[in-house]
Amino acid sequence: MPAKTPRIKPLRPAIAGVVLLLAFPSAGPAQDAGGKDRETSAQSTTAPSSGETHQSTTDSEKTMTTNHGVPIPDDQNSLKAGARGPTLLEDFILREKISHFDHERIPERVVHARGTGAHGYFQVYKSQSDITKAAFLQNPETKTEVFVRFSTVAGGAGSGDTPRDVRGFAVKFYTTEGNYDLVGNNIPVFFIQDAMKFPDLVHAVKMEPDRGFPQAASAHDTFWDFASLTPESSHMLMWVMSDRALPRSYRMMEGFGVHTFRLVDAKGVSRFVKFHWRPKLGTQSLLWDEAVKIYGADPDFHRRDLWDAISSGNFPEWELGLQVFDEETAAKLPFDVLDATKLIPEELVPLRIVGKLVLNRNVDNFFAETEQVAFLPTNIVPGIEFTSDPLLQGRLFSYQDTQLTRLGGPNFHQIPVNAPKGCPFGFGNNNQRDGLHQMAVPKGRVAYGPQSLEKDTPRENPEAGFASVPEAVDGAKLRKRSETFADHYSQARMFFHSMTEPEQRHIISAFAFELSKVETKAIRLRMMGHLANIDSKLHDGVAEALGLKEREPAVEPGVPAKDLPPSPPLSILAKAPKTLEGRKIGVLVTDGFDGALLRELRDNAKAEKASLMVIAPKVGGATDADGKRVDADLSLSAAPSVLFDSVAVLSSKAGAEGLAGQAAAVDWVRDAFGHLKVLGHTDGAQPLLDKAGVQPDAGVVRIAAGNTAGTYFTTARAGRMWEREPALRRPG
Ligand code: HDE
Repeated sequence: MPAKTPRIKPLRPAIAGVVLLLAFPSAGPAQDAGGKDRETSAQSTTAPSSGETHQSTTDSEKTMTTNHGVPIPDDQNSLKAGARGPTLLEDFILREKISHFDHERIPERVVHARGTGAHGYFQVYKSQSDITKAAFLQNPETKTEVFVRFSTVAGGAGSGDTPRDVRGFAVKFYTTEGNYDLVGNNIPVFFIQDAMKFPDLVHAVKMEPDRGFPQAASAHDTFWDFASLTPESSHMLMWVMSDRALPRSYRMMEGFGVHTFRLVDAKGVSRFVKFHWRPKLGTQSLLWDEAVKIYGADPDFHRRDLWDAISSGNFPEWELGLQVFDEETAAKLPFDVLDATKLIPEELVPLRIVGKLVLNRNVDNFFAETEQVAFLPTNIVPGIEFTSDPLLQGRLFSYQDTQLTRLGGPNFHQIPVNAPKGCPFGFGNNNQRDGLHQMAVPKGRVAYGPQSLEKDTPRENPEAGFASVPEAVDGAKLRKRSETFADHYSQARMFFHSMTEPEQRHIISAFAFELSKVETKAIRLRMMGHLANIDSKLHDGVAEALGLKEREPAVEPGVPAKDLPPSPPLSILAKAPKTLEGRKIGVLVTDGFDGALLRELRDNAKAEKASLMVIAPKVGGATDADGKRVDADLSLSAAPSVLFDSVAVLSSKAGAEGLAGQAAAVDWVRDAFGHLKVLGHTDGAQPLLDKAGVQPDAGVVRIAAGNTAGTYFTTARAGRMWEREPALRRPG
C-alpha cells in the first residue's frame, strides 16, 4: 500500500524552478516505535507546493551526506536544467545513490541461500578438559558470543521457508582463540560420501537448468534421477522424506555436525566426536499439507517465528551433546565413522550434554550480518580437529573459495560479523596485506618474516599455536571409495524401523508424492528398486500409493541390508514433550463472544508459556457479549489456521452461523481439524464446525469459562491427534 500523502496547505505559492520548504504542521511530527516525537527543533517536515515531503535538519551530526561526506540539501529531486527539463549528468549525488543501489545485491549462496540469523552465547556446564583443550569448553563462567544462521538448502534467497528440505544449522563461536564454526545441518547424515559428488547433487536438486523450475523442491526428475543412481543416498533420503525435513520452527529443530571430528586434550590425546544440538522446546514438525499452505500464507514463517520469539524475550535454547569415542570403539562399529552417510546410534555411544546455546539478540541489519556472515569449516580452534572423512575434506576447500566470489575478495574476514571478537587478534595478526576491500591500516615497513628491522611484529607460537594431530598417513595415491563405505541400506532400514506408525506413514506418503511428480517412469521404477532393499512395508506402501503395476528392476546391493536394532531417539514423536511452551494458539472470535472466556484462555496460555492470537473477521476486532470491543491481532484472511499449533473458536451461535457462509472461516476450521490439531470450541460455534465437517473426537474439546485449563489446555499439550489421521489422509 502506498503511504498516504498528507494534505498540505502552502503558505506561499511556489516559484517555478525553486524548491520552497514550507511549514508542515498538519501532518505532525513522525513518531518512533516508542511513541516519542522524533522531530526536534533542529528537524522539520515540510513540503513545497509540488507536494513531495521534505524531512530536513539543521543539526550537522544528523545531516545526510554522500558516501564521501558531502552534505545533501535535497534527497527528493535530481538536478535538472529547469524544473521540467532534462536531468544533468553532473548530478553526482543522484549518480552515487543510484549506482550504489545498482550494486546492492551480492551473489547469493550457491546452496543454503535462504536463511535467517541471530546472535547469542554459548556456555559450557562444566570444564571438558578431560576430552578437549578448546578454551571455550573449559570455564562454566564464560559466555562465548555466537552468531547462528539457519537455512534451507535448495531454494534461492527469495524462496519460502517451508519446503521439504534439509535445514542448515551453522554456529560461529567467537572464542578467545579465534573463531570456531560448527557448520551443521538438522539431519545427522548426508546424501553423498565424497566431496567429488557435491556439485552433481546440488545441480540435480536445484531448479532444472532449461526451465528454471521447480524452485526449492526435490520433487522433480533430475533429483530422483541422480538419487536413484546413487545408492549411498538411501539413508539420507529416508530422513529427507521424513518429518525432519518439515520443521515446525527453527527453535524446535535438532542440529548435527554430521561428520566425525576429533577432540584433542592438553596432553595431545585425541578422541573422535560427533556434535549434536538438542532444542529445549523439543523437536516438532509440520505436516506436509500444512507446510504447503504455510508457504503461501506466510513464506517467512520460520524467519518471523525466530525474530518474534527473540524480540519478545522468549530466547530459544539448545543443548550441545557430544558423542565421544576412541579408535577402538570406532573399529568395532559395524560401519565406518568416516562415512557421512552413517550415524552412530545413541545406544552405542551415548550423548554427553556439555553446555547450552542461547539466542538472545536479533540482527540490526539483515544484509550486514545474516547475508554477509561467512561460515568456514576451516575455522577451527586448538582442541578440535578434522578427520579424513572425504566429504569433510572437500568442504575444507569449498567454503573459503565460495566466499571469495560471494563477498568479493580475500578480506571478507574483516566484515564485522565475520571478524574474531573474543580474542586479541582483531583482523588477524600476520603479514598478509592489501587485497580488495582492505579495512585495516597496517603500520610499518615490515610485512614479511623472518625480519630484523622492527620489534613486535607477529611471531610463531609453537606452544599455543594450532597443531594438527600427528595421525600416521601412508597409502597409495589412488581414486577409490573405501569398501567400508559400501553398506547403503542397513541404516536406512534402521531409521524406518525406529519410527512410530504416523512417522512411517509420512515417509511412505512423501516418497509417493515426490515420485508421483517424476515424469520419467523409468526413474520412478528404479527408485522402487532401492526401497525394496530397505523395507518391504515401505516399498509396498509406496507402490500401492503410486498405483504401480510394473515390477521394478532389482537393485543389486553392494552389501545386503542387515537388521540393526531400532534406535528410538531417531523418532521425533517417541520423545515429543507434552508442552505448549513456545507454541501458538489461534482464537477465532465473532461479535457476541464470551469476553470472560477469552481472558481465561489468555491467562492459561501465559501460564503454559504459549502465545495466543485473537483472530476476527475484521482486524478492527469484535464486540463481546458485554458490549466491550476487543482488538484482533489479525484478520481471518491474514491468519489461516495453519499458522497455529492449536486453535479455538469462541463464537456466539449467530456469529458461527454467519461464518458458516464464509469459505475462509470454513477452511480455517476444516484445516485445523485436518491437520490433526486440538480444536477448542464454544457451544455456539457448532454450526461452523458442522459446516467444516468436524467429527467429534478427543481432540475436539468443548470449552466454557472455568474449565479451559482442565480440558482444552491439557489436551492441546499433547500436540496432534495422530489417531485422527488414518481416516483423513491416505498416502498417495
Ligand atoms: Fe555446505 N556449503 N557443502 N554442507 N553448507 C555451503 O558455503 C559444500 C555440507 C552447510 O548459513 C556453501 O558459504 C560442499 C554438509 C551449511 O552461511 C558452499 C559440501 C553440511 C551451509 C558449501 C557441503 C553442510 C553450507 C555455500 C560437500 C552439513 C550454510 C555458501 C563436500 C554438515 C552456511 C557458503 C550459512 C553452505 C559447500 C556439504 C552444511 C558452497 C562442497 C555435509 C549449514 O561452500
